[in-house]
Formats: sequence, C-alpha cells, structure tokens
Amino acid sequence: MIFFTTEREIEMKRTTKLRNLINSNELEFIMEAHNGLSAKIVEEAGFKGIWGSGLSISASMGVRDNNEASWTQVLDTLDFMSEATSIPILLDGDTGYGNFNNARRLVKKLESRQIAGVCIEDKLFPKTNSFIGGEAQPLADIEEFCGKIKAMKDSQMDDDFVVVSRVEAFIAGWGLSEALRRAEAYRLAGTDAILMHSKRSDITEIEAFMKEWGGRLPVVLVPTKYYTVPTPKFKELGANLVIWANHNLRSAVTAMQKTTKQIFEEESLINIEKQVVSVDEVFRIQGADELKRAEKRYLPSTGKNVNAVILAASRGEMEELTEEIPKTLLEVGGRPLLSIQVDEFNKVGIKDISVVRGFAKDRVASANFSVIDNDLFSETKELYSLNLARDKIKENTVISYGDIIFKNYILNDLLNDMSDITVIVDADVESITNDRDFVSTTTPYSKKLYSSTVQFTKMSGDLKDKEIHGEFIGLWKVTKNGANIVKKGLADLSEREDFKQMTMADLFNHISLSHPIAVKYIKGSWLDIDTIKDLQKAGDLFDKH
Ligand code: SPV
Ligand code: MG
Repeated sequence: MIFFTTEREIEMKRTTKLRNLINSNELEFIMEAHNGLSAKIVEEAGFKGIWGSGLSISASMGVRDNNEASWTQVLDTLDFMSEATSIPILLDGDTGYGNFNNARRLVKKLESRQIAGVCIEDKLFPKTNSFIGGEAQPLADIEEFCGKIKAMKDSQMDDDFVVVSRVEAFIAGWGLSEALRRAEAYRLAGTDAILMHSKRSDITEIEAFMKEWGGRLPVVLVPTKYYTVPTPKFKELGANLVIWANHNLRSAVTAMQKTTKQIFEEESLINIEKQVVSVDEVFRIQGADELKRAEKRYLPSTGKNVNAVILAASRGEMEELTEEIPKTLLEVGGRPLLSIQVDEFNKVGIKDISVVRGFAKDRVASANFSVIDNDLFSETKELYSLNLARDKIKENTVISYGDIIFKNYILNDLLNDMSDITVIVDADVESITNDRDFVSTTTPYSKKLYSSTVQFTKMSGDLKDKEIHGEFIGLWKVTKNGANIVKKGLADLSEREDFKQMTMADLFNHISLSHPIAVKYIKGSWLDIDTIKDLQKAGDLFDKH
C-alpha cells in the first residue's frame, strides 16, 4: 500500500475521481469509514471512494450525531483518513456547521486536506441524525440553503471539488413536491449532485422522486433503511452513486462488543486469539513495511545491526605506566581509553562489542562488552588477535585498536560509508605519529576529498615520502560482503608461518590485491597513545569532545 505523496504515482486528482464517480454511467458505490484504519480497509477492499459519515465519525468518538464533535475535530479525523488513502473521500458535512460563511470556510479546509467533496443537508445547525424523530426536524429555508451552495461553489479552488446537496424533505415528512422543489432549487444554485434521503424501508419515496426528476443532475442514494431493495433497482431508477453509510462502524461495534464481553467473562485470551486478526495484520495495515524500507534508506546504519571488535591485547611499551595494566586501560581525563571507546560506540547505537584482551586480561572485563582471549599476546601482533575474533566479523562490523581515541563524527562518517571495506586515514601527513601505518592511495588528499572515499593501494612503514598520503588511524569497518572478504584474507594469511607476526598492513595489502579497499580521509581529531606526551594530548582532545 502507498502512504505518502512522495511515493505516490502521479495520478488523477481525487476530486476528479469523485466527480467521475458521480457522473459515471455505471452505478457506483462508496463505503463508510470513520478513521484512518477503516478508511484503509475501505480502499483495500476495492472501493473507489469513501463516505466520511457524520454518524460514524461522531459515534466513534463516543458522542452523538448532533454536531457535538466540533468541525475541527472532524477535520482532524479526515486528516488521518486522507493521509491513509488515495481514493476520494466525500465528507458528510452535515449542515456545513453554520451559515454560508462557515460552509465556505469548510470547503477551503477540506480542499487543503485533499478531501474530494462534501455533502451538506438542508437542516438547521445543530442537526440531528435523520433517523431520530425526522418529522420534528426543521428544514433549512430554501433561499438560505441555496446561498450556502453558491458560497461553497464560489470558494472552491479546484474545479472538480464536488458539492452534493442532500434533500431532507422526505425525512421531515414534507412529501414529493417539496423534495422536487428543493432538488431543483439546489440544482439551479449550482450543486453537483442531489442526495435524496429516505427513511422508509421500501423505495417508494425514492422511486417517485426519480421518476419526476428525470436525470437533471446525478442522484446519490443511502439505502440504510431500505436495505432489502435489490441493488439493480437503484440502477434501474437511474441513481448514480450508492452510499453504504455506516456499516464499518456497526460491524466494529458488533465485533468489539462480542470480544470485550467474552474477555470479561472468560478472563482469558485463549478463545479470543483465533477470532481476531493477528497483530502482524495490524502492522501490515499500518504500513510497517514501508517504514522499514524508509529506515534502510534514511537512517545511518547505526544501531542493532552494527557490532564492534576492539583489539586490545598488547601491553604497549610505556614503561611503568603499562607495568600492570595494558595500554587500553590508561586513563585520559580520568577514564580508561577502553571505556571512552566503548562509550563512543554506545553513543551511535553499537551495543554488541567484543574486546580481544591479552596482557593483564583479568583487568579487562566489563558488563559492557564481551571478551576474547589472546593468551599468546606477547608473541603475536594484531592480526592474530583479529583472527581470534573472526566470528565477530559479520554484517557491519567496526574494528578498532584499543589504544586510540577519536571524535564521534569520525565514527558517524564511517558508519555511513557503505563500501565493503573502509579504512579511516588521517591525511595530515605532518603530524604522523606511527611509523608503520603509512598509507598510500590512488588519490592524494585534497580539500574536496574530505570525508569522501578514495582507493587504498598500500600500507607500510617503508613508503617513500611522496607515496605517503596519510596514516591509518586504527579504525575501519566492513559490510557483510567486506566481512567475507576479510575472513577469506585472514584464512589465507593464517596458513603462513609468520602469521603471528603479521599486522593489519599485511591484511590490507593482501586483500587489496584482489578487492578494493576504500579510504576515507580525515584530518586530525584522533590520537593513538604511544607516549606519555600522547596521553597529555589525548586529555586535551577528550576535553573538547
Ligand atoms: C451519515 O452517515 O451520517 C448520514 C447518513 O448522514 S444517515 O445516517 O443515513 O443519515
Ligand atoms: Mg450524517
């Protein structure tokens, strides 16, 4: 189902569709709805139009059909109905909620909500439902009502907006000649169709009118009380449109009364489940699928389907500072690097975090991440640690070194990149801190490349100056496809004798032989911690977070 205009096909206006319905050579049908849900149900069933019934809308609000719901409350309901559907809605506008002035303002408000037409009845505000003491109900003065019709027709912006005039002469007991007199006056006033109402259980009044009327304007019928009359009869009489006026509301009442009574009596749902629709069906009608698709398109790939692997097994060589704790637990601004990083991940919705620990592993534990042990930490490098975590490399996995801190936007940029494998490279060559993670790419950094991607060619500590386009910051990401490529790369390299001494550079260089790796350039806003000086700088960076 289609819900929003952005997704809607360019198609015929709803006003035009309603106009075509009332002018159709076939007998057409519209069905009552009283809220967004019932409106969708009407459209799904195949109806070409919706009757916005005053009785049903007021009843669904728990009030009487006596204009107890204000007209703006009715408009609010119509808003939902209109948004939920693409077929035309003909509003039961009662008397127009006042005089000509109220009625013409109503037209403007309806048009702005894409309501295709309105039916007004020749009674006095506040009206009473036609089936309650009809004879006692005063009718509007004909001239006054004609003025109202004219004001409405004059104020519509869209030529196809439909004004139906409802004649209550039979309801009020005035008989055929009054019905005809009124219908003709309303025709001359410019109405688009006549709704001739009757509360008789037979069709005699309608039949008499139709014979005299002779098709001067389209006629709309509401066979609520003469429901036993076979439908072909309406066509035979020359009617154009039939309104099934309140049957969604009434069937809902039947269902709700039955279910509620049964749950009350049985204090259990065991017999209920099979007689009501599933919640999945409710989600379907609400269009839950469309939201899922839109989320894929418009939300960053943060949250549920992203996980992180932090490589934090090494001790680091910072003398007494890392005598008892690994580098990842050094504190910046009073907090260990590892918790700062975990927090950054949490902030963008990444909750599934695995930490590969090694040195002083018992100190590296928290309810906020799971752990993987690299007990050979003292004789292995980061690729060995990563290989231990290979089962955690899945769909959208961020991989980071445990001794770095970075500003949050870097992570956001990385998450929004959909390349199979994306590595973050600091293009600020002057301030390179690490001597083995130099990166060469197909395109050196220029301002316009900030935060866009280029292609990785090589990572090494031995690049010539002019080949160095930046430094890998120790943060990268794979998609599902990238995860498979990385796992294959790890499998290849783990066959080699020197695997224990291999670094991330070995992995990237190996992968890039057969598959492109995207490089996302940044400038600064991150640090890795190799010296005490780095720790102080990190304090500054972190303060400015
Ligand atoms: C309505 O549906 O509110 C109508 C039609 O006005 S009837 O109730 O049949 O008068
Ligand atoms: Mg009504």
